[in-house]
Amino acid sequence: MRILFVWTNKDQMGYKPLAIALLAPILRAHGHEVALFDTTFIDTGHVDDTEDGMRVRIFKKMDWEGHDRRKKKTTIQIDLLAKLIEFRPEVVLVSALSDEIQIGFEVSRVVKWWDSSIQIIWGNKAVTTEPGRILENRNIDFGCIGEGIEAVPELLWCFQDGGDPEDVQNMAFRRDGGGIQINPLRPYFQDLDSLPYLDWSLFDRRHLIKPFDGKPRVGGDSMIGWGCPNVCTYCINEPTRELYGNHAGKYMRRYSVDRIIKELKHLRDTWGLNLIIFHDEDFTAKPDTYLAALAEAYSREVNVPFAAMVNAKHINEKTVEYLKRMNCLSVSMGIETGNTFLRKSVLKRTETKEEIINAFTLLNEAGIRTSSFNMLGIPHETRKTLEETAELNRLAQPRFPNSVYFYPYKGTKLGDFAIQQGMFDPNSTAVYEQDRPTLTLSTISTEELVAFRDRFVLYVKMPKRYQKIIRRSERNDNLGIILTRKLFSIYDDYVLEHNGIWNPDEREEDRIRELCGLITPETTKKWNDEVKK
Ligand code: B12
Ligand code: SF4
Repeated sequence: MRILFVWTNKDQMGYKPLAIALLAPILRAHGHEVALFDTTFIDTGHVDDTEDGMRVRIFKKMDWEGHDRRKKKTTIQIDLLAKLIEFRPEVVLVSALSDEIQIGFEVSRVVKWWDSSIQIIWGNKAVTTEPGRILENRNIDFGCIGEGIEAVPELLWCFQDGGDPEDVQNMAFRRDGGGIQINPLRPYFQDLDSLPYLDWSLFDRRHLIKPFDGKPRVGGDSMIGWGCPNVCTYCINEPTRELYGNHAGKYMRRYSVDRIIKELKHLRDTWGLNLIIFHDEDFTAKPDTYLAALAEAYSREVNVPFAAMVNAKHINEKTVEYLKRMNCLSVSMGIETGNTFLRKSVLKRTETKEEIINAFTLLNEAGIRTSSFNMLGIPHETRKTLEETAELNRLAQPRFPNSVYFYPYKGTKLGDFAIQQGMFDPNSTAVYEQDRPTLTLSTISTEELVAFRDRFVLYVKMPKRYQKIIRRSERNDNLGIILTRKLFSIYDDYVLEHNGIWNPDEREEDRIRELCGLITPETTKKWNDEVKK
């Protein structure tokens, strides 16, 4: 059959989702012909995450010379019709996260309008967490709940051989008499070694380009293990485990070392990779013997610099040594919030402040570039808790602090709480955006939250004597704008140009004096005295 994948991406360039990179070769092996329609380069009105990251100085400005990152002046309708005419699919597979539902609906509408006989199957988190909402849309024929590795080929067999979709585990559809039928789920897929190698041949070559330290690298996306041992209240892992129940087999799964090393060598040689991003939710949450064998084999046989996400709980001298041996360039780790009540009771994160500080210290000392994840605007957030988050980052010293806004994903405990509490309208179609919060909090205004997040790196990385100036820059008046521009210029020179470490030169005293003078000339002297302390 001719199968068209649709990736409803709205704001991320430079990634190749594993789901499509796995399902495409699986379907090819079953004799199907596959193609991809990718919405990344169509302007759907969302701010690109790399551009926003540069704006708020999460990372260095990239020189995009020679790389066309512009969104095309076109629409989903025009480009999709061209693809439908060229490829003439019999089945369309839409892979949509919750934030991409509207894009996915539009794609499904256009496909059915063009040819109503095309079967449309949705998969990924949107339909897994909200099957009713998705399948109420009459353009969509099937939803795959949870994992699709085995369910998708089985449903396609049904289409070809007249089988009954009722027999296909994980599939959901509208019943003739009304209502939605969700078939039982099969256990978690265990045999990762039996999967084909990731296939990126369908993707636009621009998804291979990843900015790193202001320069483009040829980057791959991989996962060595699936699943996370934790159950944070804002994440998909807890509802997924609840959905599958206790008898679905092991949730934490991984490739054997031999198998993943072979695949990584293949990907390195096929695509000329000089960076790999491992998307494991906690790269170091693996048994010690496994990590030791992986470190040894990876350093000997693959040796491509890589970036990974870890949890402070699993960072110690030994794991840092493994990372170092594997040529790890960069590690990201969740801090999320500096307030202990919010972190432990609201988010249900398990790591302590001490563990966070210790983990960053060990990684920094090993010379691995560190960045922190922080989630701002969570329910109960106040100015004070935001400041505590900046303070914990100051103590932990991630080289590049990163911050995003909390978004209430349906099905997560904290998402549902935010909706019940009226912080977010359940009927709203507002999605996660890089540059603005979606919750309305009674504990802090949206303007203050945005002003704080826009200056988050300044609060974390600049010496304490700058705090009042940064605070003054939050006001949206002429002085605020001038101060912000000057503060970022200082930040660029003394932090971004020095690998995330504050490193002033002899001009710094004049520069801070100028800022103080701008605020109130009369208080310049007082400020200058303070500066000298
Ligand atoms: C890798 C990853 C990323 C990568 C790649 C994202 C991508 N588009 O693939 C990057 C770093 C880019 C990323 C970014 C973000 N991510 Co992310 N990410 C993940 C992560 C850790 C793993 C996903 C993965 O690849 N798993 C392995 C593959 C094989 O499994 P899978 O994707 O689930 O696919 C299986 C099934 O879902 C199904 N399936 C998938 N697609 C399809 C399609 C069809 C037609 C069918 C039938 C079946 C099917 O079959 C697959 C095989 O079994 C998940 C966490 C998780 N536990 O899933 C979060 C997750 C998907 N991310 C999430 C979020 C919120 C984000 C960001 C918004 C974060 C941010 N603040 O910027 C951005 C937005 C990204 C975007 N626009 O695409 C949320 C999504 C929540 C939701 N309800 O939608 C998750 C679930 C984490 C969480 N917080 O709960 N992410
Ligand atoms: S540690 Fe990260 S991936 Fe794991 S449950 Fe918590 S938020 Fe999700």
